[in-house]
Amino acid sequence: MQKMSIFRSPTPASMQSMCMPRSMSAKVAFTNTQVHFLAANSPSVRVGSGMALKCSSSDTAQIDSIASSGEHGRDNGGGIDYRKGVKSLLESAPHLQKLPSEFVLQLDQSPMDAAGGSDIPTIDLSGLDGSPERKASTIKAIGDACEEWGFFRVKNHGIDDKVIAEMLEVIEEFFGLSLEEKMKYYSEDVLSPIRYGTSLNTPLAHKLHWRDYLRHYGHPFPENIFQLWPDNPPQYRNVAKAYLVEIWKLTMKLGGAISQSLGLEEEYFEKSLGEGVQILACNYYPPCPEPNKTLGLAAHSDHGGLTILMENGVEGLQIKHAGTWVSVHDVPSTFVVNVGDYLEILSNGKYKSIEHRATVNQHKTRISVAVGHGPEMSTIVKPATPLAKETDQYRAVTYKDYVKLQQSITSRGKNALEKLKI
Ligand SMILES: O=C(O)CCC(=O)C(=O)O
Ligand SMILES: [Fe+2]
Repeated sequence: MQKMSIFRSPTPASMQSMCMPRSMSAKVAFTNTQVHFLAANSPSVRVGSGMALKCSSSDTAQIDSIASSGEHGRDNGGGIDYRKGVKSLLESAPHLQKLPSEFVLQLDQSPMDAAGGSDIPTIDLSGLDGSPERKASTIKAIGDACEEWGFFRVKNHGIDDKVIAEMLEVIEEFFGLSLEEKMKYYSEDVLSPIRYGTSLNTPLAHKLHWRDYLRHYGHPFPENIFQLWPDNPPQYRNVAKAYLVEIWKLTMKLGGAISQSLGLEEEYFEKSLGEGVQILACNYYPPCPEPNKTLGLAAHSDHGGLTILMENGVEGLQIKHAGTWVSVHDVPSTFVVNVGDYLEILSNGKYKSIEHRATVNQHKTRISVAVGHGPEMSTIVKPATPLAKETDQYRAVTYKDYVKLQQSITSRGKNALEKLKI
């Protein structure tokens, strides 16, 4: 099997300055006190003491260019640099009552007005190990959920509560570290094997979102990958690996059921991935003074095939269903599963990747852990051969090019996928 080319060997320690993020790109210029990205047309937004990040991109109707606000790099009144990330902002302004204007978004529907009545289907996965009849009805239920909702919840999924609790614990500890410690993992490169940051994934300019994040790859765990992962807290690497291994197995089980629901052989989804790419996104959304005016994460669809999401018991996920935002309720010991763009294409449009967004709340810190699963980067993404028709709906593209397009597009929602439509 071909090794993925996206993993760079780690920079030797001797070449790293104490404050230099491991994978920071060559576009960055350092001075003693500040780091500026060398790009024209883009404002600099300071995200850490002595660090600045260039921003420029947007979300459908929700993200306005901050270039027009004229407030970049300025303190928020009383000497607060609120662009160090939201956790750090709250630490320096614990009694913040007004949302800084950089975070105020134009929203098509207030995060507080989501429909709470309807809910995504819950599937009992023990059915996949039951009698042939039970297995068949579970597969049908999964297929129906993919078609009607693009989102469902799974219970009896086989992953121990302890594995989940430990994962949440190390993530909480990681975000509790000093900003300097976390900034070791800062990167602008959307394909970087590890990235710590704030707001959206893109380094391009956008209205700020109320989120800090840590993202890195998991399966197939190439050599050297662990030394790129945080070594603080010390148990992070072992706990995250145990979690990602279990999530990969669960995803392949779901992929088997989904393949069969499409009339494909059980292994179709798994084989289509080659070695596969697993991306962990840990999202940290601290309490927000005016949660009705902003989001933790803008409306988007995921670029992979299946995403497996869990949270720390604090609700915040909303999905677009039948044209309106619907809140997804927190149910202990379950995972939320969603169809991503890769599976939409593989199913030739039968299953749709669904736009979703993360809201924030006034009193509690929300942590969510989303793990995406896509094919190895060189894979040509196209409908499954048995489902392909002469009137295929999607242009073939490598997964790597698709990820780059999706992450760098200046408007989110499902705009990247729209660009592939024939
Ligand atoms: O925080 C959430 O509920 C959503 C996270 C998400 O959609 C993502 O990380 O892609
Ligand atoms: Fe997502």
